Formats: sequence, C-alpha cells, structure tokens
Amino acid sequence: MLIRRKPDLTEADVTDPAWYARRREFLQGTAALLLTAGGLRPARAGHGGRRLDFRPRPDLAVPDALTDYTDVTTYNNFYEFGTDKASPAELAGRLTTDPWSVTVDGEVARPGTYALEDLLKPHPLEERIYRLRCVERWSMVIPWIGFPLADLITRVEPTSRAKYVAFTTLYRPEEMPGQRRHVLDWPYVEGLRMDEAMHPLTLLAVGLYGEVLPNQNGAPLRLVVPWKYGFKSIKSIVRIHFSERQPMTTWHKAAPHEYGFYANVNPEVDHPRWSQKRERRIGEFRKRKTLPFNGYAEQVAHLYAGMDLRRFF
Ligand SMILES: Nc1nc2c(c(=O)[nH]1)N[C@H]1C(S)=C(S)[C@@H](COP(=O)(O)O)O[C@H]1N2
Ligand SMILES: [Mo]
Repeated sequence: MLIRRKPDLTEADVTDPAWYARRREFLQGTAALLLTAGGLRPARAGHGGRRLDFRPRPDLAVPDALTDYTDVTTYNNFYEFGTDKASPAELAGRLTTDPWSVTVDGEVARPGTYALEDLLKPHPLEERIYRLRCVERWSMVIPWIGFPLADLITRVEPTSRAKYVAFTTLYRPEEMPGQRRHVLDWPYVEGLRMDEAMHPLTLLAVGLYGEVLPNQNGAPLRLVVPWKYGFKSIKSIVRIHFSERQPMTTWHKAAPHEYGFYANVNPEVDHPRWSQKRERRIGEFRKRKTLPFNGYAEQVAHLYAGMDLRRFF
C-alpha cells in the first residue's frame, strides 16, 4: 500500500486543536512548576525551528535540570555525518527530510510505505523529559516531543509471530558524508524486543525543546529508549520491520563483545575498555553515579526478570 505524499509536514498535521489552547497554559504552568521544583531552568524561548503543539507529560518527566539547548544540538553522535561530536551539527543541515516515508513490513497485518505525515497524523504529541546516557559515559536531559511507539505498533497490527521490531536509518551517502566511509556497516540498524517496543516509555520523537527535531538529533523521526544506552535510540528512521527472530544491530556487528542487543544502562556491567559506574552530565563538573536502567528501573526492570543481565548485556 503506497500512500500519496503531501507537500509538507505542516503544523496542522501534528496538531490536535484541543492542545492548542492548553499550550499557553502549559508554558506558564511549566515555568512555575520548574521553578518550584528547585531547578532554575531557562525559559522556553524559541530556538528558530518550527514550533510543535504538544501535551506535557510531567508525570513522565525526570526532575533533573534540562541540558542546555546548545549542548543538545551541537554535541551529537550521528556517524552518518562523521565520528566526532561537532560534525553532525555542521553537516546535517544538507539532509533533506521532506518528503520522508517509512516502510513498515515483516510480520504485520498492515504493511506499507507510509508518508511521514500520514504516519504521524493520528498521534497527538507529548513532551517527555528523559535522560539520555551514551555508552561513552556522558548524559543529557532532553525535553523530547513525540508519541509512544506502542501507538504506532498497535495501528499496524503485528502478527502473533512478531517478537522483535527492527529499525533502519536512511542510507543516502550524497547527503550523509559519513556513509562514504566504511566506519560502520551502513545503513545503521537497531532493534527492540516486542515488549520493550510496546513499553509506554518508548518514544518515537519528532521534536525537542518545543520544536521540530534538528537534523543532527535524528530528524524527522527517531527512537528514544530512555533506559538503554544512547546508541539504541536510532535516528532518521526509514524502515520498521517486525520479525520472529532477534535482529542484528549495527554496534553489535561492529564490536560484538562490546555492544550487546539489550544495551540496558547497567553500572554493574563494565564496557570492556572502561567502567560504566559513573557518568558526566553535560554541563556539570562532578561526575554522577550511573543509575541502573538509567533511573527507570521501577518502570522497566520487570521486563528483564529472570534474565542474567551480564550475559544479556
Ligand atoms: N542513525 C544513527 N542513530 C544514532 C547514532 C548514529 O550514529 N546513527 N548514534 C547513537 C548514539 S551512540 C547516541 S549516544 C545517540 C545520540 O543522540 P543525540 O545526538 O540526539 O544526543 O544517538 C544514537 N542514534
Ligand atoms: Mo552513544
């Protein structure tokens, strides 16, 4: 099934009018909330991107201070634009994200290539403040805008044989200069077990800091799995595939003894070349203790009950 593309992902496409009126209320409410929470957070001024309308989910937010917008958008891992942190912000501007479509296939009743705007339309957007921790021992706190991956999965109706969901990033070396070198096996692929994918914390993000995702953060659609190391949160997704077998993942293929399929944030399991016990929150000086499941243990530990998390790292 091929759905015809419309010229642009307009704000109306991603706006539920009911949230329109509440947005101002939210912005004021949040300012008050954040101040009383003790963290002096910067005002939510615009950063020049297209504004999104969304519903706040303070119930799903972490209380930590937000990472500075400049750090969130200039200190990135996006190997398609180079292996250093600065290249994505410098080079991702040339990536064309419109038109964009996502192929849904495999063990699913409603496969097809969906235009992004059609894929997003039924899903009201939410803001969720999540931690993101890179396996390289730095972390950030980011106000993501998106919707639960579970909502999309439910809509496309996986079959009973679907045990895993695999994701693929765009392969377009003309616009992604990092792909002209074989530093990774392109395109970048990642995967989740079905229960991880269906977990209410698992987010498909289309924005951050109230605006459409900057390209360097994975525009126009990326995964955010807050209890796993950052590399699971695949960017610029073009394919979502349902399978019976556990899919291969890019980092596991690149270094199987360093990066497992699960990649849960686990301070007890060292990376072979360094300890994972501590992390540097970008913008802070003193190192923090890394929390099991990145602080989301209460919500997700049950998914791994009975599994040896040293073996399934
Ligand atoms: N396609 C793709 N997705 C990716 C990566 C990448 O190189 N390519 N890097 C991952 C890693 S290692 C991290 S830590 C996060 C970084 O996300 P951010 O730049 O938005 O903070 O993206 C993840 N998703
Ligand atoms: Mo990472």
